[in-house]
Amino acid sequence: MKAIHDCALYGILDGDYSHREQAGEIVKKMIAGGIDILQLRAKNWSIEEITQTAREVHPLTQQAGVPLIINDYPEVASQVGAEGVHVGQDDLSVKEVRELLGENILVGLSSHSLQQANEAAKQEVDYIGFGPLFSTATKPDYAPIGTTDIAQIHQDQPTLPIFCIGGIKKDNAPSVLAAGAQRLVVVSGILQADDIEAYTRQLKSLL
Ligand code: 3NM
Repeated sequence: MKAIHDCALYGILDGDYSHREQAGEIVKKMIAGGIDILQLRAKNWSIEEITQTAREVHPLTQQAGVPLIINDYPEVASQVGAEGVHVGQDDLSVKEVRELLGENILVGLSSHSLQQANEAAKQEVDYIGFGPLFSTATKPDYAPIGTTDIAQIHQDQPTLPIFCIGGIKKDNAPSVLAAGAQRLVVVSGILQADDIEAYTRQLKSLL
């Protein structure tokens, strides 16, 4: 299984862009294209649907050595044996997730400003998300923070994996990397691509 420090391209199977019946096919393409880590995020699916989909895709990610991260639901991660859980600022705390699932699970936390990212880093996290850099329909209610603080957060937290996120596409990814990003999360760019595998591979080649 890939270590979090070796993960640069973070894909998300997002329920708003993916039909549940196609989850396996989509994940296979993302893996073939080179994602290093995968999150299952489905704000509009029931917990049963999320659990079932996680059970379907986990053998695929496991075989590829790609950690599977479950958004929001530690109990699903635990039931399915997924490698991690991702929480937002308003969800269950990192401490609570650790109390439930212990030390041997990856825990990621979203952050939406330089200050919040530095606060997040003080918690028992394995990585943080940093964004949204650009405005995005995937997370519409959040003000974009731009790319200017990317260099600073990497300087402040040189050993913590920081995944930049929000409105990143193949075309603007080079500017995000030029601003100092080392790791990227791409959701709609990948899931709406005509050729998911090729799009993912092109992103990977930038990293
Ligand atoms: N979290 P896309 S931005 C799920 O800033 C998510 O914490 C964000 O999707 C954050 O690549 C975001 O389609 C949406 O813009 C990312």
